[in-house]
Amino acid sequence: MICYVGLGANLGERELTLRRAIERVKKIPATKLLRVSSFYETEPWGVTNQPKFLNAAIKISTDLEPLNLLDALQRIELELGRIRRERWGARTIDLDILLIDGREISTERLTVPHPLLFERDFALVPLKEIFPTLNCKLRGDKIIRATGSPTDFKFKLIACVDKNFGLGCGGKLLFKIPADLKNFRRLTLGHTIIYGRKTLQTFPNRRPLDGRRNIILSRTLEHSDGAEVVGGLEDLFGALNVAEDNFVIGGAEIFGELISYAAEIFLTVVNAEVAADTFFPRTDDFILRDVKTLDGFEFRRYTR
Ligand code: A4P
Ligand code: MG
Repeated sequence: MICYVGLGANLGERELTLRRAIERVKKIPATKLLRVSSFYETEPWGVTNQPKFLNAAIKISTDLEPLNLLDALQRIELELGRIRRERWGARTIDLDILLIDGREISTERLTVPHPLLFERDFALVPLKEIFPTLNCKLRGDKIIRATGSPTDFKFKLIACVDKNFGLGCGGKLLFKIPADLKNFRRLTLGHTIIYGRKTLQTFPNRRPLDGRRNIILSRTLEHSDGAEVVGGLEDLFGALNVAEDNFVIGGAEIFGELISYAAEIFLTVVNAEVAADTFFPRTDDFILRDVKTLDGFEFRRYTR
């Protein structure tokens, strides 16, 4: 089932807390993070003598029952240091279930749609960004788009796959197609490329690629000549520049980590079925914008 969750923070390092909460949602069992909104700075609603909020919304798919999802979200609130005090008061992090598919739920612990959703622009503005067809009226409250959302990096994912979205087998890429390699070079040259330790092993001489800023995302690698190494997403976000083109080039694990924050996908799909042990993630939440069919493969471009 598809579910939209609203996030709010007005104590501590709000931006960092929102990013951490989103990373933790990714790890909820049977749950996938599909899409993340920008962060918005909003005036406090309800109890007004408290600091400004940073609000956001995310779209997830989950197999959990709604109450189990609520449990998981409340656990994240606690882990991130939320202390429940007065209603509508200041908080490190608040995670509210806004919508679940078209469902209506009314139990003691859970009301869906969130009872005040349609009264509050701080929830609706981020929600509408990731759910543009949502039918709702805004009140015109002061809501300012802020920086800090991982989507600000406008990640572009680029890969070459077979018909089943297979990426690699036994630590090797499935294909080496000259036209694809040329396209990859043309798109990425002069920009930043982000990849994992195993992908480095697939490069010529196992060396970083020339003419690009190379960033390796790895918990274990300590150093690599000609590349920057970051140990996790927080460090990655700290190292990146939002004005730059940030290409994510693999492998499967790195695509999985970053696809929910991505703005664009370039896929070369080879018209073949090959044995593979790693796969590109599902592109369900993207729209196929254009396809260029060539001899034996096609170039596809997806956006949100
Ligand atoms: N609960 C019922 N339905 C839901 C749902 N759909 N999602 C129950 C999440 N929880 C739901 O919540 C109280 C109880 O609501 C939970 O135990 C759960 O079983 P809480 O998070 O403990 O308390 P709260 O958040 O203070 O109360 P409430 O009524 O949920 O407040 P809201 O609606 O979350 O409002 N101003 C700005 N600008 N931005 C904000 O984010 N947030 C609030 C809090 C006030 N003003 C704000 C913002
Ligand atoms: Mg709440």
